[in-house]
Amino acid sequence: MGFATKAIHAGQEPDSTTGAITTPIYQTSTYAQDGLGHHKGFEYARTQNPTRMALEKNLAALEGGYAAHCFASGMSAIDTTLKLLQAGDHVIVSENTYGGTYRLFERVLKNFGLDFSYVDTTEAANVEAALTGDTRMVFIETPTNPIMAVADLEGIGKLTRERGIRLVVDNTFMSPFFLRPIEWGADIVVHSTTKYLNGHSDSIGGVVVTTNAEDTERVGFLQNAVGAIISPFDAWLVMRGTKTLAVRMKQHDDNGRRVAAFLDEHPKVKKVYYPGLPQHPQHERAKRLMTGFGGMIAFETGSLAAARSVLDNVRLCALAESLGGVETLISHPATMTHASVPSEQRARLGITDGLVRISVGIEDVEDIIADLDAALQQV
Ligand code: P1T
Repeated sequence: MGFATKAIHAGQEPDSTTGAITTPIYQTSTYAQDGLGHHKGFEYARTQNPTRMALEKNLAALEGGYAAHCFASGMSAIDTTLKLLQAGDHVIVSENTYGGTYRLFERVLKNFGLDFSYVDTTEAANVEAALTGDTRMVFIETPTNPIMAVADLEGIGKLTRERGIRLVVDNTFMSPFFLRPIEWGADIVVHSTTKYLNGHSDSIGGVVVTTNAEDTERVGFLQNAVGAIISPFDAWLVMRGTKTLAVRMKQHDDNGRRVAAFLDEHPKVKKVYYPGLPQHPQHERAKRLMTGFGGMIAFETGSLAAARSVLDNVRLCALAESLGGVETLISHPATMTHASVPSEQRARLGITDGLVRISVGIEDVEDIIADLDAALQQV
């Protein structure tokens, strides 16, 4: 079955009572039981909810995983994944992740005895060099937010397999339409479903996709024990989103390539970070690992004043955090999404005060380009 067919049908059985073609929103907290110890497999809605379960089946199929569990946000999905570990365990992390991921690791989970090392995951050798006897997980974001570095998933997947270390990949930026990390050796895939999977900037959610019975059982246990579940309505919204994931991603990619090429030629733009450009340092790898480059682009304007000028003068592009929706969003990583990353580290990664990030939407690309061009003229 092809990807677009799976996106529309996996986990989406017509409702057994009415035949409703769309999975109903089971907005209930509990389920009446037939008698003591006799029920229909549903006891309490933190533990089981048919709308959430339909989405979970759908997302497991799209990533090629064994099972999936959905959460109230991308952050709670990542937090729950890290709860597979124990105090004393060591985790190797991509040095450039979403700022909220860095904040969760450094300012929350460190207090519970987990130890984190941040390395450049574009080279498997850097991961190898950071291994300790206590390393139990490698956590990769690829392409990275916002610099768009593409990790060596093949090399790192091989290394973690050989050593029996869990490889977790945050696949939020590419979505399973362009990248399926499990095919390259990932044991767990996480997403902020808030982004491309939902696709319409109207819900917050997350997912953990597992590849074996043991992790599935444990993540399911944690989902129920901790309780950071996605609501039935948000699950329904994400399901509606995944049905059009294939067509949306094709358009994000098409528009992304066009906008990146425009910025690359623009005299006011110093540098463009987009894996689809031939000069991107991992362009060849991106072509091998992924089937598209998507709609995320970052570009360097040279100064805070120049970045501010672009951000203040766009009219169609909305100045906003987040990404992956149908509308184009533009943001300033240094003060918005990555404000919780220390300034020296931001500087080392290239998250300068002049860096601007765009989540290219699926509007007519000529309109997006005209808007950016008009704003850049003001610099
Ligand atoms: O916002 P939430 O659904 O909790 O997802 C967190 C998250 C996890 N992983 C990646 C790669 C992300 O980009 C995010 C959230 N990112 C933004 C809000 C942003 O504007 O980059």
